Amino acid sequence: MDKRSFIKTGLLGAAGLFASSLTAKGITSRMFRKSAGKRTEFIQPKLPYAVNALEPYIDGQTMELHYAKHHASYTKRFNEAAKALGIIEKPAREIMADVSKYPESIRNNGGGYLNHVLFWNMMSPSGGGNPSGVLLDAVNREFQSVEAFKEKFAAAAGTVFGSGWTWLIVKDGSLMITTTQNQDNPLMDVAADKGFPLLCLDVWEHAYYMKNQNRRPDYISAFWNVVNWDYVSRRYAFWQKKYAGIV
Ligand code: MN3
Repeated sequence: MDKRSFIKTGLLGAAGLFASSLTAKGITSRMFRKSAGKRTEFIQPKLPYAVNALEPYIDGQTMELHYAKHHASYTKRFNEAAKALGIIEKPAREIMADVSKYPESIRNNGGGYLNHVLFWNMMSPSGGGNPSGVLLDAVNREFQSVEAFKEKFAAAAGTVFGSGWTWLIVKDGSLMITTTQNQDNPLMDVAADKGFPLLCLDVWEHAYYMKNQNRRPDYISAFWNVVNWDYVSRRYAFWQKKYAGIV
C-alpha cells in the first residue's frame, strides 16, 4: 500500500471513533441503529449534557434550537438522501471521504450531521482550562504556547466568511488549524486540508446570534470556557496510537 492510500485508509479508520470507544463517555446512545447487522438509519446521539448546562457561555435557548432543530434537520435530510442513494449502510466516514461523488444534499446534510455530533462532544460543563499531557506538548511544539494556539484558532474562526467551521486537525502527523465553509469538514475529499479532527467550532450565526448577535468574537472567547480538553486529548491519543507511525 503506498503512502497516500495508507493515509486515506487511516483517515477512514480514524473516523470509526464516532461509533466506538469515544462514544462511551461522551455520547449516551449509539449513533447507528442496526437491523440484522445492517444500519438502517444514522442516529442523532443524545446531547451529553442538559441544554442549559453550558450557560453562561452558551445559552440554553441556542443549544435547544441548535440541537433539536438544526442538527435534527441535518440528520433527517442526511438519512433521506443516503437512503435514496442506497448508501445508508456505509459508514459516515466513508461517505465523507467520497463526498464529491454524491449530490450536494449528502455533502451539506452529511457534514451537518457529523460536524455537530463532534461539536457537542467537544464541549462540556466541566470544560475550559488548557490541554495537558501529550496534547499540550503537541500544541506547544506547533504553536509555541496554548495562548498562541488560542489566538490563532480564534483569528481563523473570526475570518470565516459567512457560515462555516474552524478546526484543529492532525495532518501529516502535525497539528494544524484550518477552516471549512458551510458544513464541509476535513474528512471530506473536497477539503483543502484533509486530516483527523481534534477540535471544532461552529461559526454559523445560528450557533451564537441569539446571545451574541453579530459579535462572533464574544462567542469564540466564551467557547474556551467549555472546551472539553479531555475529549480532545482522547481523540489525539487515539490518533497517536493508530497512526503516529504511518504519516
Ligand atoms: Mn450548527
